[in-house]
Amino acid sequence: VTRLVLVLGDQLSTGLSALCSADKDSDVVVMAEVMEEATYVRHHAKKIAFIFSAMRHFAQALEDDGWTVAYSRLDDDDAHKTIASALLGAAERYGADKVIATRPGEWRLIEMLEDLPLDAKVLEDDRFIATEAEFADWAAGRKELRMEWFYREMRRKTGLLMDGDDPEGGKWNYDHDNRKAPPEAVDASGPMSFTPDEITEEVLTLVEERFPDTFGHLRPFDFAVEQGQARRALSHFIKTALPDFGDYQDAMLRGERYLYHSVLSLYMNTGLLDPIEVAKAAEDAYRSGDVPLNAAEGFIRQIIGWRDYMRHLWYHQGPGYERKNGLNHQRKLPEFFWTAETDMACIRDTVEQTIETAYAHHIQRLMVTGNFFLLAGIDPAEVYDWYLSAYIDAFGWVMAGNVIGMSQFADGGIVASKPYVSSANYIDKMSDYCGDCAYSAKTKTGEGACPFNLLYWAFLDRQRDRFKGNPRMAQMYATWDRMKDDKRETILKEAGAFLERMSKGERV
Ligand code: FAD
Ligand code: DLZ
Repeated sequence: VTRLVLVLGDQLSTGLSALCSADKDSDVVVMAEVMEEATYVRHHAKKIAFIFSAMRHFAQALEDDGWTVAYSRLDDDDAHKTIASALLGAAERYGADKVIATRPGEWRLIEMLEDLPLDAKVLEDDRFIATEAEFADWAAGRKELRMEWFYREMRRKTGLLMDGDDPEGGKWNYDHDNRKAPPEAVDASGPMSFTPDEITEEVLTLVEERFPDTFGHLRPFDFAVEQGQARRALSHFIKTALPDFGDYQDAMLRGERYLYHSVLSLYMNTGLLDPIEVAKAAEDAYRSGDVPLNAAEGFIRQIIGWRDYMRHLWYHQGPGYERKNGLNHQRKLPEFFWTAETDMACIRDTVEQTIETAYAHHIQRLMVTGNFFLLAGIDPAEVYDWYLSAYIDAFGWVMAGNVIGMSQFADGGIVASKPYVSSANYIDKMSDYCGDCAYSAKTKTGEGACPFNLLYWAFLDRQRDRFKGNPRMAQMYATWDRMKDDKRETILKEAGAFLERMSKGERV
């Protein structure tokens, strides 16, 4: 009896659990480009094109390997609008009533499979380091789910950077070596570029025609779209950028959009690269003396630590986590996050880069845009939808912990022990944005004062009841409380006026 094997646009791995438990000779793989997935947020044009092109390449590879693939294209005359409709259509065509699926990375699709009038067997997505059961065991009975402890378990489990039972070099974490200010010059050339082939060109034309008003620039498009290319992009990163990844992980430079970052998240998140393969490549480079320990450890921690932790936290927390609003922030997302039309140079540059490339690195996401959203009290649901639209690597499972937890503290402190907020000082130290800004990072109030300086104190003041007992914030509150009354009043008044102008749509 024929069964259907669902492969979603971010499940493009030959080792996918659904494929591994299916029978190539009798089962049919279902893949579908559908409007619902392409429009449930205003996805970046590059993201739609990347997913469609990678799906088409993967379907081709499966067919070459002997699978039957029922592939529904967005421009087919009888195109399906939803994944459910594609499954039901294939069930009728092939006389199938069973579906094998790998757990989708968003609750709405998990729920769709539960509601489907077919017998759907949903398998764990085992493309992560820990299993769901291991994470649940680890989390059981813990008051705080801190990533660092999870990460150490994953080092032990994988044996990566281990020296017997001890961490390589004697320490688990070399983060204190990884916060250098921006370098004078960057000697890495950025991620590897790929010329679009015929399949990708066809998809680019489709996206131009069908999604003329979606967010972001479609061209130039130079991403890898299949596993072989993604592996070349990985080798290129290990050789050209990983040695300096650690030192300058937190730095931001105008005109240097990638610095020493890997730009590999999109490939891991869609299945073109296996995270263990990526982490092992970094370890090999360290063992052969090409990469210092702080760089290899820092990079491996992001993958087997942060990335895996975010996946499991999302599943462990269950549906509803992504709509938490623990700080009760209600302000609407300002229009300049779609247009980059703002006088704040750091936000303008980060949003411009996002529009053009669908990429920003971690500190831009956390300490520029995320910091601003949090300080300004933007509704976290709108913030979540913005990140999900804006970045090529964004899927529900990875957004939840990063946006709702780490960046917006909307989960009440499950991911972060204190909110990631800073005044202009941090951005000035870690970037070259402030030198070319209409506002002054050094000015605290009055003409030209950087909005981050005003909003920082206004946030602490507004959320005093929530954070006053947090020992990690005691010094911030002590500084605020030491200020003269009239200075505090001026800051709060100017912060309020700024937010009012911003919410009216005036240029800020
Ligand atoms: P590198 O700096 O080269 O890091 C190496 C790899 O580590 C990444 O490719 C990624 O797979 C992994 N990684 C690092 N940090 C994290 C993290 N916090 N969570 C998960 N994986 C991590 N990451 C996404 O993959 N998709 C997202 O939609 C996403 N949204 C984010 C939103 C916010 C507000 C914040 C603060 C972080 C977000 N991240 C997201 C995490 C991180 O910013 C990106 O993984 C990283 O910037 C991707 O670029 P890169 O591949 O060059 O990463
Ligand atoms: C992001 C995306 C887009 C733009 N389009 C499709 C699609 O047409 N078909 C598909 O199977 N998947 C697509 N995806 C990825 C899904 O949205 C993704 O599987 C879920 O968000 C779960 O992570």
